[in-house]
Amino acid sequence: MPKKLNFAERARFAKNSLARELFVLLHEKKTNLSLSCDVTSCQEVLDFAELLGPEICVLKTHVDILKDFSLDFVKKLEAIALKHRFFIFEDRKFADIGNTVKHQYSGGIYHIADWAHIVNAHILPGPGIISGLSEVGLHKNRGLLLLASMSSKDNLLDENYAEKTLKMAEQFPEFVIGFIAQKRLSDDPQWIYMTPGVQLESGQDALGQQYVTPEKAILENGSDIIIVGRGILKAKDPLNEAKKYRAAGWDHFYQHYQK
Ligand code: S5P
Repeated sequence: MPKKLNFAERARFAKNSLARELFVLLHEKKTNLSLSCDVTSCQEVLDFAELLGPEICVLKTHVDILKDFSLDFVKKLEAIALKHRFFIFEDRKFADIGNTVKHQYSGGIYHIADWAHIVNAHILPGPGIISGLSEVGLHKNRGLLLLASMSSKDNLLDENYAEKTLKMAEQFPEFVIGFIAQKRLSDDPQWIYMTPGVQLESGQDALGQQYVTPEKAILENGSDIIIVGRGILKAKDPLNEAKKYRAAGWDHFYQHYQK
């Protein structure tokens, strides 16, 4: 395999400042593990963030599953993110017209744009969704990931859809930083690929979630960052498990990919 650019080299190609910072963080912290912190109380999120923060590059939240969300919680999470140096990604999966997503992103109860470095969106409504989110997020130094493909069984995001997602991203390189995807879509070094549906053993859950191994996600499918939820959260020793995923994602595979 020819030598690929490393993350530090790719930072030069990013047109979004947060993407540049993320590339630098990946390179310096030497972890391409993102924790999907899918728990239902703020204290659990904070505890996992404190425990696993040193191992991860990005902590992914679903704040609408928290039973006790507050802006005070957000302040605490931001402090932990600064201390352990990781970015916060709210997995909101926006999917509406530009005007509506602007409000969903900036206002409501969650004020997502005030604290989430990264959010994601489906491109089903067309480019207006990206314009709307960008009106809120761009001047706050935020970045957007587009869902190009999904991990769940029989989903409708086929290869043609993924191709269209890439084309739409290319229209907004100052705000779109990359993709939630199962596979790399192009060799353009500016795009960051994050892959959910990852566990140390491939398989699936009872509701159609499908898992690939870190090796497959990174080496075979060309992803940059693995997103792991229950594989870590449900382990007897989550810290030890996170270290295993970190090693699987970086030491074993990423460095090999560089050769
Ligand atoms: O295609 C996708 C996209 C996402 S963002 N498949 C996913 O599973 N996700 C999210 O990744 C999902 O919402 C969940 O938060 C996480 C996977 O969690 P796990 O427990 O299955 O690892």
